[in-house]
Amino acid sequence: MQENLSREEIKFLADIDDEIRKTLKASRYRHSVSVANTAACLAMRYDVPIYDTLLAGLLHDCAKNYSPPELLSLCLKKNIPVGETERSNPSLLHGKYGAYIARNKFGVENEDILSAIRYHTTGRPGMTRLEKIIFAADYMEPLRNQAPDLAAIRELIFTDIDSALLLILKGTLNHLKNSDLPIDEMTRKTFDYYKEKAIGQ
Ligand code: DGI
Ligand code: FE
Ligand code: FE
Repeated sequence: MQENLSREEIKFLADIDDEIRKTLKASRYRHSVSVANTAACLAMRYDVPIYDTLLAGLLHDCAKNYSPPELLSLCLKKNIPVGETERSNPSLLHGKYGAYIARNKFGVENEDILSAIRYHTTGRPGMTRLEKIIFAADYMEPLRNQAPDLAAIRELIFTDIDSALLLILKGTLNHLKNSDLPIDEMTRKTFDYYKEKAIGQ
């Protein structure tokens, strides 16, 4: 059963909304709100705290206003570990740095929320329900219209979230291959994990 949001939670969400509206460009702000609302619907379906999905959704791209070189130097300065693919493709770091901002600027302490922000681009093997919801909502929120299989994913996500994740990961890997972009080790591991899981069932 879902708890209603408290007045303090509603106020904090409104403050975060104001903050990201100021720092992100308009289309990125609208995407963030759309991820939050989509994630909240999935929270109702999968019995995850709605507040956590709203907060993680609003904040997941909070570092997206930094350029890739800025993200790289900020992560190095704050001793955030940077992998090989991230070094050559530092836009991948907006999740890790976003989690840093969420903790250090906005005071978010819930590790599940921080991890959902951190891994929202690549996913990770063994994601929690909240992590899965943010990863999926980022891909299928209503304003997205480019990726293949969106209609199937939007249907499947409410009945079989792991199969929907697999479709999302397949779509991401195909997109990366077609665009000749390096595949991050974590993206690959996440795909392998959810593929194995599907076969094992
Ligand atoms: O920040 P958003 O645009 O909302 O979405 P996102 O955080 O999922 O980032 C999307 C981009 O990240 C998209 O262009 C694909 C890319 N991406 C995801 N996994 C990998 C990746 N890019 C590389 N180079 N390697 C990956 O493994
Ligand atoms: Fe992102
Ligand atoms: Fe996003």
